[in-house]
Amino acid sequence: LRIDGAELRLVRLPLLVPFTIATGTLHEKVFPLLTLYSDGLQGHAEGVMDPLPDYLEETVAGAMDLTRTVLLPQIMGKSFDNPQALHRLLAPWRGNAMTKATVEMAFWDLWAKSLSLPLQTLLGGSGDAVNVGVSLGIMPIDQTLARVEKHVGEGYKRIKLKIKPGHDLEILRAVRARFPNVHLTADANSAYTLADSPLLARLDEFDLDYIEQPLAWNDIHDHAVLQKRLRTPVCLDESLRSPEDARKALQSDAARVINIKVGRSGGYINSLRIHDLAEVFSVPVWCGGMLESGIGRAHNIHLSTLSNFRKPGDTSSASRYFQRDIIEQKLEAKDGRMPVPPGTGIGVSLDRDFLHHVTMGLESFRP
Ligand code: OSB
Ligand code: MG
Repeated sequence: LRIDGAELRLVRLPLLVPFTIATGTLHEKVFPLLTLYSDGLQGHAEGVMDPLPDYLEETVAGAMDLTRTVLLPQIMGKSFDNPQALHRLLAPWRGNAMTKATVEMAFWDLWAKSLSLPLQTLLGGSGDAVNVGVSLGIMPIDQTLARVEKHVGEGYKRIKLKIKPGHDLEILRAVRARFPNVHLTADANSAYTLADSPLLARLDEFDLDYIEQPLAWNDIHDHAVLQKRLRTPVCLDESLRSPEDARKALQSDAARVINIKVGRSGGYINSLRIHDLAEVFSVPVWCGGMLESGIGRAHNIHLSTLSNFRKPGDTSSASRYFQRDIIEQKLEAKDGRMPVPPGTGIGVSLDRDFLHHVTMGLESFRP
């Protein structure tokens, strides 16, 4: 497969409702969108880094620069038999997992299309729909309860609430009291420290499926210490940026559940290793989200069809996030199940007319 062209865009999509997590509020989704070309075929992927380094260190500006000045020149005009060949070339670059993942993911889409196969088949997945839940940003209790009621009614299989110090016990108590049987989880996005162990232990009474990333974004050790003090399983998100991170977390019992995000993990090859390693430890995984457009969502859905994705993912209906998506297909869940877009590759195509209106910059690359 020879890479004979690429398009790198900066896209801005307004969010229907602002999304607040412990580190701040997102009003719009700004992201790099990459298309790789080969022999008339197109492979697409989007970067999941934020404009500011508040979730992890990568930024949109840094990703755009590394992609245009290093990664695309490195692969342009070259041939790769499979994703592993491309992965090997990019692996020596330190960090920048989300930026490298974007290039690798676009290549996987292209490769799957060249083989006339759905991406899920090449990843080792199967099935035509996946279980999904919703992730609710931080908002007042009454609004949270109304949202939970709506989404439980729609059939979503799990409700995840964002928490932070001062917005934790009360909101979880209120939701648990009203919805005694719902699968409930909490995501702290690194807002606590081990000094908060007594408070975090009080969350045990709410029967959470797990608590996601309570401690520092770059920590594994303290999460293992915390797990000994909790009945609630600890789930890691931010801390797992590679298969080696996952191995350390699994062997030290710092993660009884793992959130896999392809971008954060540095691509599919790394994500598959994390998936398999977790399975060996009998640890279930689920597919996280980063408020992606339809391109990133389609990727997430294909990955979620692998066997150890045993808990509902975050890829809920696109209509919850955007007035209009940049793909031609609609990615909508029904009864808590998100259909796998049929067809080859990721199974979705760009709505280029609309994309034109939300593109803030476009760069083309030729060998
Ligand atoms: O921690 O999982 C997270 C969104 C932005 C940054 C981090 C996270 C999230 C979400 C939203 O939880 C998941 C989604 O609905 O796409
Ligand atoms: Mg998270």
